[in-house]
Amino acid sequence: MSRRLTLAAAQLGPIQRAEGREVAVGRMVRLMETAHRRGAEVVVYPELALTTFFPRWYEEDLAAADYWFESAMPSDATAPLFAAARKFGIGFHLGFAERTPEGRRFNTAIYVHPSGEVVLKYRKVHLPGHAEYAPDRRVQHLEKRYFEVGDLGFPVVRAPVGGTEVNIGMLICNDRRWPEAWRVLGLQQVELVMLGYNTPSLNMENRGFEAHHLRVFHSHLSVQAGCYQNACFAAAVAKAGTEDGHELFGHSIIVNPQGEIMAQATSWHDELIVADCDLAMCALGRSTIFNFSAHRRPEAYERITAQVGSVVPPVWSPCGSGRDS
Ligand code: ING
Repeated sequence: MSRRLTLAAAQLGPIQRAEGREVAVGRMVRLMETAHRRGAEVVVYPELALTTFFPRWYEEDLAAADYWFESAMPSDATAPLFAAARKFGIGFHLGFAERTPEGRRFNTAIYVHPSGEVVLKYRKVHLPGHAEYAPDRRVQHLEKRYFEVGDLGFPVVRAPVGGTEVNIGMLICNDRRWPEAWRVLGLQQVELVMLGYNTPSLNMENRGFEAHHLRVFHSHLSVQAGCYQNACFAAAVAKAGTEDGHELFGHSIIVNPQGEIMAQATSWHDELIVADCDLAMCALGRSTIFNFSAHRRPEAYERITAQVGSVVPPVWSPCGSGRDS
């Protein structure tokens, strides 16, 4: 029996440092209204969707950075989004900076049922960038300063999404570049990965040259490979455009379990893309080429969890040279 889901990716244009949450929430409500008109049953918003990408700004005093964090979800500022979800019967994914009652800080994403109940929470595991001010960088990327490494693993849950039940999981931005993250979701039979990102369109490090078009290529390559190799759908949703002079690329996409891009944003502004997903497509990959129980060999993968960094390999030398071959 085919299970179909009309999925929307709601790309956001830039949010300037001086703009309050109500600006972003208002734009997200308008995107949800459009999603409703287009028959979408679930909407995926970007990473850190309520504020500018603040890890580009250095704050000596972390308490001064608390302005960027949510200590309640929903709050007065985000309540309109929860109200719209109830009104339209649409579930949504939201990325935001979370500050727990104990004062811990995470780069977080939640999936919210139309009722307003939080169905799933994920905290970003792969934090790129650095923790201290880096004078050599054109732009700072201080996620290691502002966030702890996520402590919830990579959870998957089967939940009511739209008119059916879906195995949902989440990744956040840099996570998409790490195949291990996708595989942990795949090993829990994930069917839909909801993923927001804020990715600079230019390489912010002064080391080495990376052609600009490769920034988008690497993002799409990571998501398409993740979907193909784990037989799942994904919505990879950008916050895009120029924030206080700093450019983030858009090119949000919805990808199917064959790794095909079903829909792609073509602007760097607020833009909704929608795709009709036949979740039965997940079964093909999972029962053939990526039938994990038939084909995986964990006994050969020990390095993947035993090592953090890579090691120098042994050096080969010709037979009879008296050295190890
Ligand atoms: N942003 C970027 C990302 O992984 C980055 C950081 C860009 C790392 C390009 C490496 C190369 O898309 C976030 N927020 O993780």
